[in-house]
Amino acid sequence: MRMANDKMKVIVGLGKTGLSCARFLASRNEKFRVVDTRQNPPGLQQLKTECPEFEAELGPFNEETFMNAAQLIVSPGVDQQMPVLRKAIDSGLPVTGDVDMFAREVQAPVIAITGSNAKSTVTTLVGEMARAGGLNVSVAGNIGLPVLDALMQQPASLYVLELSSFQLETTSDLGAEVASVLNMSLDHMDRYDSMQAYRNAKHRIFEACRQAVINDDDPMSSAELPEDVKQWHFSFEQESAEFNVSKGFIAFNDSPLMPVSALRIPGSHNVANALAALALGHAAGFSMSAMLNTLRTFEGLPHRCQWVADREGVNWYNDSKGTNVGACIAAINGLAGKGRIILLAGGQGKDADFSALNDPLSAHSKLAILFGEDAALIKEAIEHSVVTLIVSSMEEAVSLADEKADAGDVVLLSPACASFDMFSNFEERGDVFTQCVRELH
Ligand code: UMA
Ligand code: ADP
Repeated sequence: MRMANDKMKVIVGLGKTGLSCARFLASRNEKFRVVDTRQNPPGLQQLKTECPEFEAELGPFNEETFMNAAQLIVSPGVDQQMPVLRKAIDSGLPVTGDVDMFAREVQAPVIAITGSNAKSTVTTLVGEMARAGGLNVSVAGNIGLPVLDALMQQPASLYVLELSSFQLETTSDLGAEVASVLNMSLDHMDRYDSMQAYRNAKHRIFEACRQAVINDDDPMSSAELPEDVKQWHFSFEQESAEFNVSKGFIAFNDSPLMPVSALRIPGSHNVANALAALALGHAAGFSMSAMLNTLRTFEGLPHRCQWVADREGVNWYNDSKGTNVGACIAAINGLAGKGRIILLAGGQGKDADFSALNDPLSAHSKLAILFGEDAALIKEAIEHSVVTLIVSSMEEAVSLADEKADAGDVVLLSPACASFDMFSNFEERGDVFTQCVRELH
């Protein structure tokens, strides 16, 4: 039996985050234990090499380990509502996460970005803008590099962080220089009881922030903030916001900055992303000319409305990162100006409500080709708005789209679902799609 003075911090989950937390604690000579429900979690070999002195418990979570912990450091992918965890947390055990630990240590300013969609695009853009302005910037968080790993690298003069609702659940008083909830639409309803619970998690990003960037087109983005928090507003639809679109130009305080047509990233949703990045960069004091130069050259990230091919007048786009209904709607509406859309969608629906696809589909699409675990569910929700066909593979989806498309149409892979039923991740799904398009005769 362990004694009280044996109490250690317990890292829950040994993926990228858990490994970074272990490295961080080891660098401070703190003892810790790691637990993971998998027998061979992804970070185990690396941890054995880097910090051989640690205890690990693999397999089903053990209540006693949690109850005897000094603190729980919970990975974002681990749901705090799991009964065994909930019991420990409800008993008063302190809980934290990697972003919380980062926030307590970081000395440089932080730009913190969340939202249901567009996080990676805007985070990357802001990072590129900072670099173009000569800043020593580190881009980290949900986008891939765990924040504590970023902190332990060469010190940066600015951190641009993409944060998920899962990471924000364990974060208090982040204290960002600038924070934003870019947009909100239903996602992760397999983890949250309600939209309100999901929104509450996202809005923790504003805690103790000095400035906030608000999307005036999305009421769920705005927050009640203390008066001394400076607010910057952007809007694609309303000219009253400081960063807006006016007469075909991206504008700031009524002054045109650059023509919308000079943006390389496709679709109207990406104009909103450009406005958000400008507002965030401006709040953080970036050079306007460096930001505009970045907007003129940034081509977007792979798998986000990425143009793949023009085959006999049919344009093919890979939006495999469109993993929820809101993203799929943005992609359909965003590309609608380019032609009638044949949508390729499906996968794991995460308990989403697909009926929200009806309006954009009836306005802009000619066919929906569905695949994956929730194909029948999606069909049921949308079939009165658009012709729907179910297929069993990406190859079949691409070849059917090719058969049905006419010159001037757009074929858009924007699945509105997670990929894990058919692929290892959204990147593989997008790569398979692209490969299938390239192999069409
Ligand atoms: N685990 C358990 N029990 C559980 C669940 C998970 O033991 O019930 C273990 C797994 O066995 C695994 C470990 O926890 O060993 C995985 O931890 P994790 O799921 O928190 O993933 P990490 O590897 O730490 O990656 C996380 C983010 N993953 C999630 O939030 C699911 C990564 O975002 C992020 O890039 C990384 O931290 C660095 O910050 C990915 C993601 O899918 C891209 N994010 C979601 C999204 O964008 O929608 C939120
Ligand atoms: P995230 O990191 O939040 O998933 P990404 O930048 O990777 O965001 O984009 C994911 C998907 O979100 C894109 O593939 C696109 O379908 C959709 N999207 C991009 N910009 C917007 C926007 N401004 N509003 C809604 N959806 C968007």
